[in-house]
Amino acid sequence: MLLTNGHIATLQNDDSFGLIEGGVIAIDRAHVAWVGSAADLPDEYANHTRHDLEGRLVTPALIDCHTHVVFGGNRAAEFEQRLNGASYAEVAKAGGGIVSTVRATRAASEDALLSDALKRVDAMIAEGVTLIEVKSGYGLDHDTELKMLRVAHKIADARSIHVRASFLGAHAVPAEYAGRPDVYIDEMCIPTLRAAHAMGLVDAVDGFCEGIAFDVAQIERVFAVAVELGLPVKLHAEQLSNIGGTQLATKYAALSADHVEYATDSDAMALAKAGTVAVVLPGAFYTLRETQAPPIQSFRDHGVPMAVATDCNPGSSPLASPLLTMNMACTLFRMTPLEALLGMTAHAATALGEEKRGRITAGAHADLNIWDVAHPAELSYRIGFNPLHSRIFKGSL
Ligand code: DI6
Ligand code: FE
Repeated sequence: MLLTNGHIATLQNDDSFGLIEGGVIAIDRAHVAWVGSAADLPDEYANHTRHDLEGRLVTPALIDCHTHVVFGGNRAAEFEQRLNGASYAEVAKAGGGIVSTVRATRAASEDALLSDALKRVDAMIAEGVTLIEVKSGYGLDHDTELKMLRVAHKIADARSIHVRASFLGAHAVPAEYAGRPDVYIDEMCIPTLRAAHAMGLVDAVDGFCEGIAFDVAQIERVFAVAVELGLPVKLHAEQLSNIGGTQLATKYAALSADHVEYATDSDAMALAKAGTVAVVLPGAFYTLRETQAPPIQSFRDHGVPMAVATDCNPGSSPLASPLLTMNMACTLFRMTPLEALLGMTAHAATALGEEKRGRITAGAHADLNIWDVAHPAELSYRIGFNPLHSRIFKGSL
């Protein structure tokens, strides 16, 4: 297939949108075979079926590299209680918080978890997402963690979307292990990781390194097993405080360190050296009304690739709109529209270890978006407006 008369944002490098006016993309099965100006089109593609884009903008399809879209129930009641004046402790006493999501996720059937997750995934697809990362971490027991991972993979059977699943057993300490986080890691988290890996359910290993979750030594025990199993790691690090998660992540050459509001300049240097992507999550920053923004200028100065993701979850980021997320990255974190788009394409791909996605070049996977806008900055600029015209998934419209 030949896509003709496109306004193509190739994102071939990080310095510009790489715009081509009157551009052509040749697609051979599921890959981009050639991209460039119509005048330069090689003869071998001249007879391919043509599809006229009528001057519309083409970008790589969007990638959401950090989501928790699989979970039971929701936390709207808790949201309402807090806005009516209840304190965090009162909400927790009334059974709210992350433990309520764990309870609902354990109780939900696999079918119910899938159909709930698909509602969120459909919202993402409608805005041009073709690849999502999905985490476990609301089961916190053997059976429910495996159930969540199976549901994550079933999303890719049910919809035109690619899924990468991350094991997040080290997300929180469940009630039955209260006050015994080390026992939880050794007795439940690590054996469940081994079982999930043996079933082929795990693409990467994640953890929540935070005062309210697990410390560096506890996460490191999980990472050691990931290394033994040949799985890449990533980490929720420096979201609410700095306890050394970013340094730990870089020691293990992590794919990404995520949140990173409290990362320092030396953390940024370590990220750059390790080639670890900083994933910023403005939806959580917004929902928690955080005031410390991630050190974007420091990431720029040291050349740290920055990705942007929804963090879609029922507690700290009930956000299923990638376009709003890009807008928030610009408005809340002062990222540029180019950085926001790279953050949901090329750098999100890197954060998932997917080097052949997120840019429009020969050899890349042909997952593309066609938009009814004149310039790519418009994707980050508008709020509550979806200009997606169509999506190309695995080379097909
Ligand atoms: N970061 C967060 O902000 C949460 N999990 C995480 O790793 C919150 C999860 C929740 O409240 O359900
Ligand atoms: Fe998260």
